[in-house]
Parts: sequence; C-alpha cells; structure tokens
Amino acid sequence: TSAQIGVTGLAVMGRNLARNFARNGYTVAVHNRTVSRTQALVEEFGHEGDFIGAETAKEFVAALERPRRLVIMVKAGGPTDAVIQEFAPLLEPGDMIIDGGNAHFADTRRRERELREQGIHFVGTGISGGEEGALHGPSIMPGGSTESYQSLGPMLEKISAKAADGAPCVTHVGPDGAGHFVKMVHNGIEYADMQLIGEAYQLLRDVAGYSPAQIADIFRTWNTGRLDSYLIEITAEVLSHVDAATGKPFVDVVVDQAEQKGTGRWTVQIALDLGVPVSGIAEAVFARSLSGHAALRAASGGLAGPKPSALSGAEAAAFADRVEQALYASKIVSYTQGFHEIAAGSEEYGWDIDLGAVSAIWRGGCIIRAAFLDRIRAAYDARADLPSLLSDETFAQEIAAAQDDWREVLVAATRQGVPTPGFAAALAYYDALRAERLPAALTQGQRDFFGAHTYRRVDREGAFHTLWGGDRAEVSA
Ligand code: NBP
Repeated sequence: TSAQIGVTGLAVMGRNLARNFARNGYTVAVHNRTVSRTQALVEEFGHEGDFIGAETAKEFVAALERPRRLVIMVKAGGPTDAVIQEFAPLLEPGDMIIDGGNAHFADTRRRERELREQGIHFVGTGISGGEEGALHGPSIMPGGSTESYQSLGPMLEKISAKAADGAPCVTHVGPDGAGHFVKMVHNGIEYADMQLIGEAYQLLRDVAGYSPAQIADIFRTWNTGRLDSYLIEITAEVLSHVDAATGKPFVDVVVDQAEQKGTGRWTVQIALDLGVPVSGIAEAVFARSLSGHAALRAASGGLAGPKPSALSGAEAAAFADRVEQALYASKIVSYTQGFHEIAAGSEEYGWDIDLGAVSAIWRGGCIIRAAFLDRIRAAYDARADLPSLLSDETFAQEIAAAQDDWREVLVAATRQGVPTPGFAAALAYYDALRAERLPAALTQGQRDFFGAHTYRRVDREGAFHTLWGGDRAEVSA
C-alpha cells in the first residue's frame, strides 16, 4: 500500500494534521526527526485510520504514491530549510512539498523558485486554527502553482473547516508566497482584533466599573450580535474563569505582559515596505511590546494623570453599549487596513488574489473566524474591485451610525486616562480618509524648504520649488 499524503514534523500541529487526513480516509505516511514521536503517533492514534510510520527519510518518500504529496510541519526558518534539503534530493519532478508552517512569505518565494528548477512544486500554505483546528478542520491558505492545487485541492477541502453554509475554508490563494502572505496578514488582523477587545475590556472595567464576571456576560451578549466571533467567545470564557489557587478572577493573576511570535510584526514590517497604512495593526503590535517593557513601566508608574472614576447603573450600561459601537467601528477599520495590505501585496507580486475568496475561507477554522467575514465577502461579491472596505455602502452606513458613540468613548478614555491606542488609531485613520485637506500640504512645504524636495500644485501640472533662501519666487523643478 502507498500513502496519498505524508506528514513530516509530528509536534502538535503535524500530529493533528496527520490524524485529520487519516480520519478523512486518506492513507498517511508519517515521519519525524526524532523517531519516538512517529512511534507514539502510530501507537496512540493508529486506530483512527491508515498510518504508515516511517523511520527514515528514504522510507518516508518510498511510502508515498506518485506524484508525491509531502507536508512539512516543522519549526519555521532554519528547520524548514533543513528538512527541504533532506527531502528534495529524494523527490522527482511533479512531486509536491507543502510547507504548512508559519514561514515568512519571502522565504516561501525563494524556496518555490529553487525547487521549481528541480520540477518540484513547493506549496507554501498558511494554516490557522492552532492545535484544535489542525485536528478538526483548519482554515487553509495554500499558495504555489495551479497544477499543484488541482492535485491537493480536493484533499485540503476535505480536511478543512467548513463555513456555516458548508463551504470548505480553503482556496488557492495565488502563486508562490501568496498563501503565507495572506496567513501573515490574517495574524496581523488577529493582533488588532485582540487589542481592540482588550481595550473594550479595560474601558468596561475602569470607566464602567464592571467586574470581570460582569464583563464576561457583556461579551456573551455581544457574541449574539454583529460581533459574533471566536475571539469574543473565548474572551468571555477567559474573563469568567476564576483562579483556583487564590479565588481571584484569572485575568487578575496573570502577568500583564503580552508575548508574540512574530507574524504580527511581519505584517507591519511588510506594510511599511509596501507603503500601506496599517496603523491599527501596528498599534496592536506596539501595545504588546510596551506591555513587556517592565522596567520602563515601573519607572513611569509615578507619572501624573487622572484616575478613572467608575460609572454605575444605567450610565454604566449605556457606556457599555457605546463601547460595543466603538469596538465594531474600529474592527471595520482593522479589516479595511488588512485587506488593503493583501491587495497591495497581490499587486506588488502579481498574485491576483481574490479578496472575497480570502474573507470566505476565514469564516471557519481560524482564530479570526466571525460572522463579520460574511459581510466582507458580501462587500467584495457586490464589487470585486472595491477600493476599500470603507467604500462599501453597508460598512460606511454602519460606521456612520457608530461614530458618535465611538468618539464619545475616546473622549471618556482620554479624560480618564485609559490607553486606547487601537480605537484611537482606527478613528484617526477614518477621519484622515474623510478629510478634505490633510496637513501633508504643510509637510511638503517644509520638505521643499529644508531639502528642495519640490511639491505639486492643486491648480497646475508639474513639480515646483520655491526659492526659500532668496526672493521666494516659485520655479518649475
Ligand atoms: P514546532 O514549531 O514546535 O516544531 C517542532 C517540530 O519541528 C518537531 O517535529 C521537530 O522535530 C521539528 N524540527 C525542528 Br524544531 N528542527 C528540525 C530539523 N532541523 N530537522 C527536522 N525536524 C526539525 O511545532 P508546532 O508547534 O507543531 O508547529 C509546526 C509549524 O506550524 C510551525 O511552523 C508553526 O509556526 C506552525 N503553526 C503552529 C500553530 C500552533 O498553534 N502551534 C498554528 C499554526 C501554524 P523533533 O521532534 O525531532 O524535535
């Protein structure tokens, strides 16, 4: 017997992905650098389906039917290159290597190019949903060649999450690094979503005066409306959890320094390179970074500022409603920025990414899955070349309805000294886009003054320079 697919790298993600393939009826060859992991998988889960445990790379490759489909689920970076170098010489033209790790899309582009020379399809694939997703159905974002997707697509559709309407949460995102790029932006949006939720929580706690348990209930209510999403759902779970050792709310016994693995940072770095303003995602990355600066925070604890004074009763409840509006409006802006980055990446690298299809495959399996993504898909269905999500009529109307509350929440946060960088960045982005004139005109004047960088005029074509050091006459540049 030969295996239709092989998985090498059997830590949490690879093991669960292999089980997912097997549970869906595929014969799966499994391999890991440390052989004991392979043995453990076959022993523990062998009854779930057909596994072929391979101890060596040669055995593993020999177990695969041709053209071979080989999934790599190892640590991103050096280990991925090491595994590719180990297996590539054993493969033949037409074989496929699927990298399901969190690779940087630039690495994926390089690997794809190198392996293409050997006739091997390299399919950089974003996989979201963590351990549980890998086992029960992740959201899958494959890049690589169209030919490889013809072979892999049906299998990926089978193991993927299904959206509420039954559609599999996988699509061929685009060539080479497109899948990993989209996965990267997915994670950036995830950072922004989490930051906005965090700010909503802090406002409900400090300004509205609610306890974590009460805030959990508020999030549960929100989860029945337009904010319905996995992240809001788990937020309620975390907030209602009580620490067994102390009897305190769990959220009060956790050190308030957030960690990161890097995909949010990449999203911002690449956005800077592409010239895309992803201010909300950037604030989310910076907020995690700031939280981790323990010494800086300790040294700044004595700085002057207001202490929040909590509301009560109907006032607190009304404020909570406003926070929901602010959160929703800010979320629209985050997704607007994230999809702008995907569109810019697609343009830069010639990927021709279908933004509506991307929003559709995020509806299930992944961390940012949400009812909201149906709305985004509808917006792109209505108009595939939508310049920005904010130009969609429905979203524009929703923001119009939310904005008074959004502004009031930021006024309260500012007055009471509660940091809300995500909400504030989102509103500033919105106001900047709708502004008739921006101070960028002044910036251009300054640049022309100190560096003769020239400027364009509103009333005439061409580039101009003012002789600032002389008689201030204007010359054509
Ligand atoms: P890890 O990222 O912890 O990687 C452990 C695996 O890499 C083990 O199988 C290990 O083999 C193998 N490995 C390493 Br490390 N160096 C190797 C080398 N030089 N040669 C061969 N194998 C090597 O595993 P994970 O948490 O399951 O994640 C796998 C991938 O999936 C990562 O790229 C991760 O970023 C991505 N991802 C993770 C999640 C998540 O929720 N954890 C979600 C989505 C994507 P060994 O057993 O012999 O040490």
